[in-house]
Amino acid sequence: MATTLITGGTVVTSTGRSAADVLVDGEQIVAVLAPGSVLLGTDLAASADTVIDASGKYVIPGGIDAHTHMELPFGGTAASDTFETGTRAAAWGGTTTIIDFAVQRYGEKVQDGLAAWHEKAAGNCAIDYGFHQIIGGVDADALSAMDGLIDEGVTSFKLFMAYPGVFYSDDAQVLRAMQKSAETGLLTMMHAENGPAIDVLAEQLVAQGKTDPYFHGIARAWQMEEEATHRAIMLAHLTGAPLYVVHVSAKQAVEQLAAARDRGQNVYGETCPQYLYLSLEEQLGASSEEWGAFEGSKWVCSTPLRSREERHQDHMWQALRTNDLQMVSTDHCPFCMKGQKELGRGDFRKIPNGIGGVEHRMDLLYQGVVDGHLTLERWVEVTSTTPARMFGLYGRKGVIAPGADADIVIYDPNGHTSIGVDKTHHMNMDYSAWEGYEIDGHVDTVLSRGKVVVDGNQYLGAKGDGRYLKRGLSQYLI
Ligand code: DUC
Ligand code: ZN
Ligand code: ZN
Repeated sequence: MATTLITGGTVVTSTGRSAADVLVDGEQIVAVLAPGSVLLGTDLAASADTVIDASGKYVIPGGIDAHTHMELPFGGTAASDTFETGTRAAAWGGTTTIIDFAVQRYGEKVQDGLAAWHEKAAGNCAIDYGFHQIIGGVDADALSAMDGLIDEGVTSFKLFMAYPGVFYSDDAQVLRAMQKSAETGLLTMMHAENGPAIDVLAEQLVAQGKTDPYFHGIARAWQMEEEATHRAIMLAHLTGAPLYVVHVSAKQAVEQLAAARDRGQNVYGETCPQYLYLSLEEQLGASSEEWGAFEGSKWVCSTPLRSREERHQDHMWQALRTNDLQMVSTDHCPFCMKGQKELGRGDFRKIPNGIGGVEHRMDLLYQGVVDGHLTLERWVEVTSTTPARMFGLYGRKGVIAPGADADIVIYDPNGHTSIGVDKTHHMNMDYSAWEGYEIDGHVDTVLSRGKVVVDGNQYLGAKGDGRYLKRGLSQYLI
């Protein structure tokens, strides 16, 4: 099999950094060596089929985005990235694994939902992929089908305390699903917002003529997130289910998670780049000639953007640093302005909820290193190593070590990335939620299972390179 030597770089893992060469044989890493090593009399640099010079650059495990929604039917339309376009964009940005959400709704069979997602993804992905299962209709059938998920390599499922009539589970359903989680070791993932109360507030706002995108965030107040997070934690405590709360954006929700962890409960949380950088005030101020105040719909997502005045963003960075939050995913759920977001002109309730960002997570979090929020090691940990451990991929993914898949990113701290729809953007969207962001670093080279898929400004990967990952149980179960 072809060998590749990545030489001269600084290998960064979640536990440290060192000058080292990385030897890849076929799809796997076979050695991490002192620079310029001679192995059994062989000069590796002279004998490798390919040598990649990573001098002055970081060599890190490929990013794992554990929360994406390619092709998700939602809000009267469907997320605009297919598995083909979304995973290619991910690769461009240094993400080499995604975990997407298969969907089951009321009246549908869990097995059919999972099969439909396999059909969408198989043969189309640029990088490796796994699935969580959305259980959007918790009934006797679904609960019994959940027993078979672990054998399928789907070891986590998501419930929604929001979106009545769409994905919503009431407390009785949450309780039953969590009992199943405690019994089987499936990790419960929770969208924690009080959906019924939000719907009342949203209806009242619209009745008062408050229909602009900004009011989406007003209806989805932080109290709605804190209350649901608390309720999820209590139900998890009662049942013994391991709990992972997705897209945490309110500092009060973080406080709930931190308090539960301090009491010894097995609960975790992720946040997303949008909750680290973007704010409700900026959404309120957004206006353009083309869209007027509807420009703000670009950042309509749930949970919503939070107030900068209330300092939620600072709190998210701090929580990542102190491990009150454990990782960063994107909740990549892109919709174009034309034909999709514009469905909600005149009524924010009809704006498809979601932001695209699968391409920019590694860069945006690296900027957090430059800005002093995170160490280099913590950057790797929250974007790759912890996602691998949390979702049963560690060893194969999330680490630079012998035996791991050669999913490797060579990141240039002296490079620069200008984010924008016309500049660096490969997602299937007609705008960028990150327009104008400047990153003091650059994804130079990306290897996916030993194959160079991104080399500078060239894409060398192909549709179908990515394989389905059967995941093991979370390493965070106790
Ligand atoms: N939130 C979003 O913004 N989009 C998809 C689903 C979700 O929970
Ligand atoms: Zn959600
Ligand atoms: Zn989501």
